[in-house]
Amino acid sequence: RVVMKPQVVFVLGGPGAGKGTQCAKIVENYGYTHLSAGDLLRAERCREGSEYGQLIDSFIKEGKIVPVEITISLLKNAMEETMQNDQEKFRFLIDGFPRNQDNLQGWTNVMEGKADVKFVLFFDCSNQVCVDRCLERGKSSGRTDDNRESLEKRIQTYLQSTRPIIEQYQQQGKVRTVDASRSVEEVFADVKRLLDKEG
Ligand code: UP5
Ligand code: MG
Repeated sequence: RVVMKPQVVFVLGGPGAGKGTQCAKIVENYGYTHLSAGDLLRAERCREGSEYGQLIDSFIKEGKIVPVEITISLLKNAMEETMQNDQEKFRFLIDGFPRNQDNLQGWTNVMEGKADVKFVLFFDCSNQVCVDRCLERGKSSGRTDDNRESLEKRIQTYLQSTRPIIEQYQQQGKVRTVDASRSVEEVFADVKRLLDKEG
């Protein structure tokens, strides 16, 4: 049987830009599987017997980026499990990764040749809108990082570490930018146009 090589779209953008929201809508309309690195880390933090629980906990609260060895193994396992269960599922939205050089290096070391990165879907949004959305969500999300103090750090990390990664892909002509400051439906209309074109 023919085993397909995983086809990956990296989904990037500031905290609260709407990555998760848009990924959920893409999954409803296209044959993609959504893997949020942040969600995988939060699940690992809670998993009984995990040796990384405390580390992940403190990194997330501080808005710092978890060492890539942890994140990449979670992503790789999730991809392999998905493809084992259903060989039709080889298209992935990897949401919130890679966030810094360490992430990118880790991805290259482990996944180069094993998966194709088609492009980066970049949800572009002002810091103010990002913070406002996260604070609003923080009223009910229970996320330990949806507060002003953590958000300040998340934004700093985003600007210092993640924007340069987006810039790097931009120079390779691999970034598809969507204005994420508008309504969920308006943003998704652009996403659809883009995905219909990219195939
Ligand atoms: N909302 C969404 N779209 C909207 C719109 N168009 N108009 C109005 N409201 C909109 O949305 C956020 C909120 O805004 C929601 O309430 C939503 O309803 C509303 P969401 O879709 O959740 O945005 P998203 O971009 O996914 O925001 P998230 O908070 O998940 O982004 P982060 O990138 O900050 O969080 P993530 O989970 O990716 O990472 C969290 C932490 O994990 C990181 O800070 C880091 O410490 C760690 N991490 C790593 O270390 N390594 C990784 O590889 C990944 C994460
Ligand atoms: Mg998210």
